[in-house]
Amino acid sequence: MAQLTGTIVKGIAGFYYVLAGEGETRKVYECKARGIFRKDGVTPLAGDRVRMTVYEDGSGSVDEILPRVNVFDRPPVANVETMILVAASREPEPNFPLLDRFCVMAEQKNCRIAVCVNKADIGDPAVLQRFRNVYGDIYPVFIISTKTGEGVEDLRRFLKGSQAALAGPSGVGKSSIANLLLEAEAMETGEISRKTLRGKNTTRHTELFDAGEFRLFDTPGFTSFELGEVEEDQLQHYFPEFAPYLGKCRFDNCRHLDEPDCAVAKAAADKAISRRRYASYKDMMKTLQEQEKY
Ligand SMILES: Nc1nc2c(ncn2[C@@H]2O[C@H](COP(=O)(O)OP(=O)(O)O)[C@@H](O)[C@H]2O)c(=O)[nH]1
Ligand SMILES: [Mg+2]
Ligand SMILES: [Zn+2]
Repeated sequence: MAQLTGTIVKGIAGFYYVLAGEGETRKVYECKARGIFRKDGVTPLAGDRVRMTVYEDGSGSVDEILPRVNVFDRPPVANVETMILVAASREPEPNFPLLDRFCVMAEQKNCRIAVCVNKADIGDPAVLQRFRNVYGDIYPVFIISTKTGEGVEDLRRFLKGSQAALAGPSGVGKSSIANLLLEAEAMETGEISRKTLRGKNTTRHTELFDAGEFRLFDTPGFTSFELGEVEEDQLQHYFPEFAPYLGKCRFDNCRHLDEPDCAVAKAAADKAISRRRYASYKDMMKTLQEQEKY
């Protein structure tokens, strides 16, 4: 019997699969789900860090779920340390307001955030520059192409040591990016074969893939986001570039819409912050206030 700390990579039909160990001994253990978690009202999720016991026969059990960085309902995953927000330079056309909603979602969950603009190979340079202009001072921006491989190494370096997920609308290239990141790692380490991992199970469920240097959720979720769960007075904190101006408005409870002497509105008027982002903020705030009426 041995005690290990590991990470749940998936849960299927009463079993949890836990990745644990280092180097040569790194492997996935099949663990029977036990009743103790139901009692605590906590469901183990893909991404959970757990303490587990390995028995003589190689089977295991999950004993304890370690504290989470964050947890998502849809898709049901835990500990998304890094959220890569993916957009395309074209096909589909960039949707900045939508990207800003994804930013808010990820900020709310305390993820480390990066903006990844895919399809650089077909992108208008002016559009790529626009992404840099709007987001470059706020988040790391990776301009990449899964077709040419441009920028992918930088993204991989950024992911090192982290547990990450890709979010963004359908068609921007999330699956292509995941395949590229995981296949290259597999070739480098010779440890995992993406094909065999894939081949075992054709149904789509949430799974965490080990790329050696980092772990990546492969999930069809993270394609939309409901504002409903955001608190009105918290929204301002999910725009990191507002921080220098908060507390400097005339009113303490300023919502930064049309109030007089609003420091955030002034920063946008002065172009000290992006007007595009400020417009997104106002749209989201109005949506939240509308929701509250009903
Ligand atoms: N031109 C170009 N097309 C890409 C690139 N990456 C992905 N695609 C294409 O975009 C489409 C959607 O990609 P997919 O990975 O399924 O996007 P997802 O819906 O976000 O998972 C596919 O037809 C891909 O071949 C890229 O870097 N450049
Ligand atoms: Mg996909
Ligand atoms: Zn204000």
